[in-house]
Amino acid sequence: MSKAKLSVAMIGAGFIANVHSNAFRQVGHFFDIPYDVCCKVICGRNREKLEKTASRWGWKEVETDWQKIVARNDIDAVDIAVPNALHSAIAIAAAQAGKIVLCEKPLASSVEDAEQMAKAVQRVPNAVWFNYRRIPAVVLAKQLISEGRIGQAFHYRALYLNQSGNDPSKANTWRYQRSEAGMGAAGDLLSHCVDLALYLNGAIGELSAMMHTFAPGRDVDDATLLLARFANGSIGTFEASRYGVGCQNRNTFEVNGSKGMLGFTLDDMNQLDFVDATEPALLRGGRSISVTALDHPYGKNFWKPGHVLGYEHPFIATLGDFLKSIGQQEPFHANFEDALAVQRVLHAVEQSSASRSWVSVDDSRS
Ligand code: SOE
Repeated sequence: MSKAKLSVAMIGAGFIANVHSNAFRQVGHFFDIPYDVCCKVICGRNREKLEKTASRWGWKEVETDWQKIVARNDIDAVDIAVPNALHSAIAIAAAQAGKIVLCEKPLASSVEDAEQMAKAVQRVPNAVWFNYRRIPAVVLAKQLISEGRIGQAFHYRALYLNQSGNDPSKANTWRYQRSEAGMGAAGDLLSHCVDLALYLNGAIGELSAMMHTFAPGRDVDDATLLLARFANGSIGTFEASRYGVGCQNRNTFEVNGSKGMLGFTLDDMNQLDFVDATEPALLRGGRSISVTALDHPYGKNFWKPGHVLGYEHPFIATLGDFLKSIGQQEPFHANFEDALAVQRVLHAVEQSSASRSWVSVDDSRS
């Protein structure tokens, strides 16, 4: 049966636009989606770099003005992979033009923009690339938590460490400028930790945060640490830093509950650590589950048991689930509302750090 054509525009041509381009090229091989995806046009500031990216990833056209793209009738979906401060204008214009809208995390550079964006996209299919939700080991953790396998949650702890801040060549890139990024490690890294925490352990009620900058004169945080009280009664610790020297891209979480423990690290992304505290003492101890079996999440989409996945696969799964949800007219998560919830936590982090006090996340509405 012939499938509807989905003509996609990519706004952005940097690292993450390459990762998204790969997902658009691969998704139909791994997911039964209701579309033939056409990588129609890629948009960026530097035409020479655009031409190279377009030919590498199979984009048919290049464009340097995103407003022209949003106005085109032959574009069905707009994917936003540009610096955070540009997300809101593009997403709102694309939604008003009736496009399907996908956007990188964090949703925006401020909670005010995020609220406008979530309102604007209410009538169009929308998604945010919180890719780590779709790592099979993370989805399995969600299933085990939902089944009560670790019981009542006591502790949720998360780390996201890289060492990019210690690299002088990065100092003048957009992620380190408040005007382009809104925040530093909090927006870039902590946003992932918060999204996973809200997905796995539910809402955060209040928090106490410290945003710290190591580089003299820098106007964004290099590291953000916080304590949190979750609505479910558990307590949390979060640490996001670009000065985690020795760590390339270490995104981890651990949950300690009344019946057991779950642990994950992106350094070993196909494994999930699980301790069943209800097992007889003779047998009690951790196991590391290889989350690559056919019955595991996405086990039937990708390769055979033991044939491990990589960084790109959760992006393919995010897109596959999103496009399927459109075809089935089902809700998709993470969407702009989910990303707004993350932005509200980040806003509370900024308020708490500035006032050196505990802040309720609900009160952080703009
Ligand atoms: C840089 O820190 C970065 O590319 C993040 O922006 C991405 O969200 C993360 O997946 C990898 O690291």
